[in-house]
Amino acid sequence: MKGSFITVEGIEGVGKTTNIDFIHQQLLSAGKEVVLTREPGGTPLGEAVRGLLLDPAYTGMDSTCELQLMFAARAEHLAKVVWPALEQGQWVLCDRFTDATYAYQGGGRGIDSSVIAKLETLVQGDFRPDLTLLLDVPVEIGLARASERGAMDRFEQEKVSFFERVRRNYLEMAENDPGRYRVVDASLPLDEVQKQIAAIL
Ligand code: T5A
Repeated sequence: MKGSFITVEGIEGVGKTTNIDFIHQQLLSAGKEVVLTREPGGTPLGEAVRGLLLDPAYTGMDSTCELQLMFAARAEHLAKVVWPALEQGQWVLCDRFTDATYAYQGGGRGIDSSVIAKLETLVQGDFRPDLTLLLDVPVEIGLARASERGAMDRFEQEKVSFFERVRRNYLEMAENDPGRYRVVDASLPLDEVQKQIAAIL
């Protein structure tokens, strides 16, 4: 594909939304055409699925139901938004992607990674991000930042131990694939975080 696919990952409240705006501006300044998108979501169908996934009314949702909804939204997102943009030479900047599935449904919920890998192959073949920025903070800092925003979604209501497993899983993936991942210390003040990101970009 002609464009580049950049994903941003991390636990809740790590600063993805805040820093994606910064990354977007950096890429625009470098003259790139950028599509800004997110998962779950990014299409009308995907946003509807996101509503189901985040709604606290579905607390206790079966884990494999959750897993399949993530990939259902992803299939639509890839077909309708991500792949067409990359084919046209645009850059795609995505708030979370399949690494979040390994971290949350794998690390968090305990679904075997081989099961996730099968769905990954079905939905995306060997397509992977060109660069993944993992914003990392200790769980207590991320949850404190997220809780300041008010009402908590279905994932944010999980226990601290859930997010510890998610964070560990992310860090393991980054360690195992240093060619694709860059880990950013997102516990620092925002200007320091953005200096690290700018250097990576
Ligand atoms: N999910 C998703 C799965 O389980 N599997 C999957 O496959 C996928 C794709 C999606 C949920 O779905 C799950 C994971 C998620 O639980 P989401 O909205 O994408 O939800 O993710 P959230 O993590 O909930 O997003 P948040 O908006 O909570 O967190 P952000 O975007 O990381 O944080 P942000 O930028 O809103 O910042 C939070 C607060 O911290 C401040 C900001 O100003 C803001 O107030 N802040 C800082 N403060 C001090 N110093 C810094 N350096 C700061 N950076 C930000």
